[in-house]
Amino acid sequence: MTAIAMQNSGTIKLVLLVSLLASAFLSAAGDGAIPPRRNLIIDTDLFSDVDDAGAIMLAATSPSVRLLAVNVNHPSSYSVLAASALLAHYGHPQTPVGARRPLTAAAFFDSWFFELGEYASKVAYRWSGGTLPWGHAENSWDPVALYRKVLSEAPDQSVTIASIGFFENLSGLLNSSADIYSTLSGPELIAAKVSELVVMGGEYPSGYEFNFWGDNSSLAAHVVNEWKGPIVFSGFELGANVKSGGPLMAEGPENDPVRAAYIYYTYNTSRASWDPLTVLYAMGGLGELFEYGNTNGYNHVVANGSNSWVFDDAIRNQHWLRLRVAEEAAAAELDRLFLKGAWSVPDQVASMESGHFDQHFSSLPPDRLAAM
Ligand SMILES: [Ca+2]
Repeated sequence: MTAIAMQNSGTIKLVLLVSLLASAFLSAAGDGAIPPRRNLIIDTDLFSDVDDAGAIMLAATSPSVRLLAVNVNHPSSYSVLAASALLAHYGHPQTPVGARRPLTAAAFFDSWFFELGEYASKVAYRWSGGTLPWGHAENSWDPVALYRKVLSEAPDQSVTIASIGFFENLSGLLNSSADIYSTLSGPELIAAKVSELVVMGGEYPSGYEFNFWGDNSSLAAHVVNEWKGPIVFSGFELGANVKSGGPLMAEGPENDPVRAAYIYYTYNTSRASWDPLTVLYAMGGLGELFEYGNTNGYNHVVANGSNSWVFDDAIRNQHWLRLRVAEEAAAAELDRLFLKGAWSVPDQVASMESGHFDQHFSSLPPDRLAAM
């Protein structure tokens, strides 16, 4: 290359750079303000599977979400305290936590496979914080009161609810009547405020899945069969073979509670991704990863908790999700977001600045580094 060519090449690069910067600036200015955050409430069991912890981290670290509340639908005090601990760690120490009553001191024991470990009590103790520090589970909100308060304060049609466990809290909301927060009944309040209910539960188009039968199947039937607004279902088949958490366990910050939870629970084995995929949809809609599996009809749950899809051309506000991408690609996206979320916490940034960052990222493959 001659000197003139090099000079021209450099000039062209400079012009390109300036025009790229200008177009980026104009694009940002033309788009106006940052898109509004989506109001989200998570209803989680956070007990017998660790994927709830991953799901909560996704929402708590997403710049596109305003996490209004977390309701816990398992009665273990440890689940309640772990929810508070996670929220505090990821920068939401004031986010209210509700819990069904009566609370118990139950700890998870894997009596199915005898291979999974307990995590909720350990996270609750080691990362104690937020509105419910260790020993203060009884200070949690009544979940129905919390739903009614948060919904009544939210703009109309602005709230997404992600249900990633059992149904006692949502059934209670449906049964609720006027109180100090709102003159509306439960169904009226839902109709006014909730834009979408996203449910991890069931199999599609039909099946028999744990979230519907594992606690109180009649309450699952109550919520699914009586909910009038839009519902999107994430079935057993959606997340069963999407195995995530491996990179978080291998490469996440040592002080990250969700990394620790996955290690306590799986002993360093990637885990099915039912709840993280459900919350990912609740946060961002169909996006690149999801599509609807049906065009019409509704889900029906019977008393034992089994479900079947009833195809009905007149019903258009219920769908079940399918992946648009390979299961490995969905897992890779979750793993990218897990790592991004874990490293977004200021404490981790501080440790990155003190040298841990270089040590950590020098071990990452280039494609993962670029993706962050
Ligand atoms: Ca769950």
